[in-house]
Amino acid sequence: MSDEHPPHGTDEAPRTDEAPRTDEPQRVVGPNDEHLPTGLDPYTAYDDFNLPSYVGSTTFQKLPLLTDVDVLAALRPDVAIIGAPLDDAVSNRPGARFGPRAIRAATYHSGSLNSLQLDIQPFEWLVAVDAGDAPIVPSDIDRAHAVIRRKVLEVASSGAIPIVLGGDHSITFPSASAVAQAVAPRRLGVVHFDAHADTANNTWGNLRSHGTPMRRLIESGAVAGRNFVQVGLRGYWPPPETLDWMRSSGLRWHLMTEIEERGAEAVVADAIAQALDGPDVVYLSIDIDVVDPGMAPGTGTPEPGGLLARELLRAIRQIVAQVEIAGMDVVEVAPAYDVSDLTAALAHRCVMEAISALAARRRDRGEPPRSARPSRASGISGPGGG
Ligand SMILES: [Mn+2]
Repeated sequence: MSDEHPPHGTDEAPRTDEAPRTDEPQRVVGPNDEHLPTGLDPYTAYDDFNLPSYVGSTTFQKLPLLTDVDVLAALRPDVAIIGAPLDDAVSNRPGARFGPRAIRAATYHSGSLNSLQLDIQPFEWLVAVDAGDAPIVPSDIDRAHAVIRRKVLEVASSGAIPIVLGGDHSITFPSASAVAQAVAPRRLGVVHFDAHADTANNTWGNLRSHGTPMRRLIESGAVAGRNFVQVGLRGYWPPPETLDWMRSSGLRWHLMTEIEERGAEAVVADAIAQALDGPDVVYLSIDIDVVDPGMAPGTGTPEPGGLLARELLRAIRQIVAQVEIAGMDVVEVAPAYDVSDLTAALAHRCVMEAISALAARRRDRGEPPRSARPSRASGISGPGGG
């Protein structure tokens, strides 16, 4: 750690042996604040952004909560986090409605973060906000999808890249549809990480199931089938007739077995080229179950034999560095099945990896930094690491 970010402990011995001196003014700085310049009031020394992650606001990384569409349009953030707490559309274990809150909370880092992977402090380069949740109520999937679509469209129309926290995977239909609408006439390709193809026509009669969003996106014309690329498929779904529909619609997919043989980086390079074979921008959809359940157990339909966590994070860096991302989602985190918040932490890092890669892309293209994170009136950064 740098001197600017003092560790929780210090090399100095605690001053417990010092006798109080009655000729000194009363100390207002406690033992945990010994690195503060003299005279700072501990009550106001750290703003919310720099307080520990478990203290204060519960937005993503304590970013400003900014839900008003007019304010969003005026600020034009680079990135806006959106929660889509819906799990009415699952085919198996429910619980992903609690995903957005768990992902927002799954960090021990606060303040201005430093990506060691990309050698950049992303919030020094990008204006990022938390746009709050789509106003979902339970037990009405049509309504939930309508409000998700409107919320994502508001954010995307402001110029921000929406990063949507699911929620079950059905949310990708309204979310990617809104992004396609916002970027038109530019066309959208999709790179979709998942154990499952999610291309059923219906699930027990439900056209808006979490098993159907990719077919809806292609049928509706939001994305061309040939620019819909799937990575990580494995296990026992979809059945042959669904694969036939995928072939006839031009979808391209990369099985987990191909990743085992060729390595993730080569496969992801192919996926990028296929998604951008025509379109200008990419929507990135990440079902956390693409990662092996041993590293991401907190999900509704776990499928053994998946990616390593580090392979997925590297893939996100690879994609964001090479393409223009127009939108992103991270879905199917179901905290009730999680172990020690591992899955929520991985989903959180997927988002941070994308934000950091967006910042690095700006730097590497020679564009100036742009930051509107909360001002640090005290000029003091909170301790990180741990
Ligand atoms: Mn899945």
